[in-house]
This record gives sequence, structure tokens and C-alpha cells, in this order.
Amino acid sequence: SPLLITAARVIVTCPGRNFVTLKIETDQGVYGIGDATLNGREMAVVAYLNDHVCPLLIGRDARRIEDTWQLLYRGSYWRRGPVTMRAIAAVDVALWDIKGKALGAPLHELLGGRSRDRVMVYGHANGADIEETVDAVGRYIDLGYQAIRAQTGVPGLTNAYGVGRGEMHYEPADASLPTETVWDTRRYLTHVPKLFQRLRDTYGPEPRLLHDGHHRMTPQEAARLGKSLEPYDLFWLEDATPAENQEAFRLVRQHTTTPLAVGEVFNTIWDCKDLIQEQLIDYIRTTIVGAGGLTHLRRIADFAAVWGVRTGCHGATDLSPVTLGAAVHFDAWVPNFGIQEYMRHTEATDAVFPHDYRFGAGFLIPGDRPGHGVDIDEALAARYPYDPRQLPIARLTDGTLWNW
Ligand code: GCO
Ligand code: MG
Repeated sequence: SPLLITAARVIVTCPGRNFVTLKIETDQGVYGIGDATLNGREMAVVAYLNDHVCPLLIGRDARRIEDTWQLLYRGSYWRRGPVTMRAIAAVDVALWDIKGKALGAPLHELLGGRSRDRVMVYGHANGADIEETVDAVGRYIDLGYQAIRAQTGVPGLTNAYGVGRGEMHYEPADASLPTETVWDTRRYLTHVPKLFQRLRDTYGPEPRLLHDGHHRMTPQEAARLGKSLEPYDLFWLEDATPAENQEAFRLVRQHTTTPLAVGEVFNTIWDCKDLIQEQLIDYIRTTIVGAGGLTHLRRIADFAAVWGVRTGCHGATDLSPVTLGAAVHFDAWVPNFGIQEYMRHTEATDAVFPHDYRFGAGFLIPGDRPGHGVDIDEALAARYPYDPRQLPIARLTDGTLWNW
């Protein structure tokens, strides 16, 4: 018998940072939730869902996930893009949640069952200078992490990328109008190898070390950084150069064996198909909320598997516990799993989104609750009204606007 959608509601809450959540209800009392958060541009997705998507859902059979995905993707005519694909992701994840609950199965069972018991995660260590970052990495090692992303301030630059306040809860969207930061790639390129030299000297060869270039280098500069980091055996160098032009990675690839990861800003398989099939990257960073939900991310992952590319889902704090919960199930299943980014949410966020995934010794472990295992406490959510925040911007030392 069908499971008819009776309501679809958007919930905006700010327990420390803004989250947009879609709740879909059915005639049989089963409901599901999906994340639609787009950091710094939240209300665009709220309007897209409320005005254009929710009305389409009422009366549909919640079991028909694929058909609903195609309806929202093809049916809009205007395809792709971060707003559209996040709205689709929210619907998709809510429907997978409903299917799991209706069948009494956790998400990883629906996907094909677990390929592993637990998923390796990496956290962010950052500091204003090299010594601070070295200490921060040590604290992650003490917590059991086996993989750590390291970012450091660069002498002469204020607010270099990745250097936040606070230890475990880095959140760059910090003001209602964008904070201005200053960037100088030349200084960065000479400084970063010193950080990784110090990290290997201090902690030896064992920890997996990662670094994020955050789209700031040209292909030639990225190639140079990749080469200069080779002695330190990075797990990956992320977003070494912008990927709007996928071919840009050919130059980087030809010059360095440092593994490359890209894709947190991608929305569909079309954004990464050349990178994958030409084996220009090692890890694909697309995530559930960013790339149209489980239905589409699974398609990307299967395509990537053909070319030996592994997954490395984005998991910064702007991805809500709903996305993280679904990601842990996806990661437990996906055969070509690489790693999962995991930045801890604040206690207030965790209270608004009760969940059954848990962290232990550097890994996240999926729960056994039906669906993705994450809920929303709506009464608590209502106590945290929307608080407009934007991501920072970056300018070169002469004032030129650059990639943040
Ligand atoms: C990462 C990312 C994030 C982004 C953030 C923007 O690798 O975790 O680069 O920190 O900057 O998700 O909202
Ligand atoms: Mg990144």
C-alpha cells in the first residue's frame, strides 16, 4: 500500500550556527528528515523548497524515491546548482529516512549492507602559527584520531584560511556581512612545507596528514605545493586549484604524486566526470547535502569506483547532523570508501538533532536505528532563531578580490 506524503515543512534553526531541515510526513505517521543547509545562503534554499518543491510533494508516494528525484531534477528544467541540488538532497534524504523507518531497516542495510564496521574520520587542527598547529595536531592524536587536517597562519597575513578561534568547533561564517581576510600565495607556498616538516619530525610517519588549499592557487602554484609536500607523505591535498575547469587538474597531476582531493562545492556528477574518468584526482569530496542526496551521491561513487577514485565526503560543521548521520551509513556501505571529514557540532546542535552515530578512537560508527538515525527536536529548534551569517572573503595584498 502506498505511503502518501501529507506534509513537507522547512525548519530553520540556529543552535550556534544556522541549519535548514526539511521534514516530510506521511499518512501512516512515519516521517523523515533531510538537511538543506547552504552556508551563508540558507534562505535561498528555504524559498526554493517552500515555494517550488514542497507543493509538488503532497500526495506523492513516499516510496518512489528515484521517480521523485527525477521529477525534481529533470522536471524543473533548470538543472544543477547549489540551491536546487540542496533542495533535492533534502527531499531525497528525508525519503530514504522514511523508507528505512517503514521497512524497519537502517540506511546502510537499504544501500546493500555494511562493507566495514566503522568509518575513519579526520578532524581539523589549526593554529595561528606552526607551533600552535603542531600542538593542536597532538591533541587530536590524543583523542585517538588517525587522520588530521593541518592548517596554519602565515606570517604577515591576517586570518589565513582554516585558522579559527576555538579548538573543536571551527566555523568560518562569523558575521552578518563578510569578514575580509588578506591573502598572499607566495608567502603561503614557502611557509606550508615547514609546517609538515615539523609535524613529521614531532609525530613520525604514522598519522595521516591532510591539507586544504581552499581553491587559492593557480594550477602551476598547486603543482609546486604538491611537489614540495611530497617528502611529508600527505593523505591528500584538497582543492589545490579551483575546479570549475576540470582540465586545470591535468597540470597539477602531471607534476606531483601528492594525492589530490576535490569536490565539496560540486553538485552533480557532471562537475567531476572528467576529473574522475581521466584519473586526475584520488578522492572525490562530494557529499550528500551538496550533491542531490544519496540517490545521486551513490551514482557518483559507483562511477568513481570504476576509475579507482575513492570517496572523502565533506563534513564541516555547516553540514548538519542529518547529513553526517546519513553519510556514516553511506560510508559504511560504499565499497570505494576513502575517509570521512568530521568536525564536531556544538552541544546545542547535538541536542537539537538527537542521533545514534557515535565517535570512538578516530572512527564514526553507524547506529542500528531504522532510517538514518537522526531526528530533530522541533520545540528545542524553535528556541534558536535564524541568525544571518556570511562566509568571509579574501583579497590579495593589493586589494584584488580572490577566492576565499
Ligand atoms: C572543508 C571546507 C570547509 C568550508 C566550509 C564552507 O574542507 O571542511 O573547506 O571548511 O570552508 O564548509 O562553508
Ligand atoms: Mg575544503
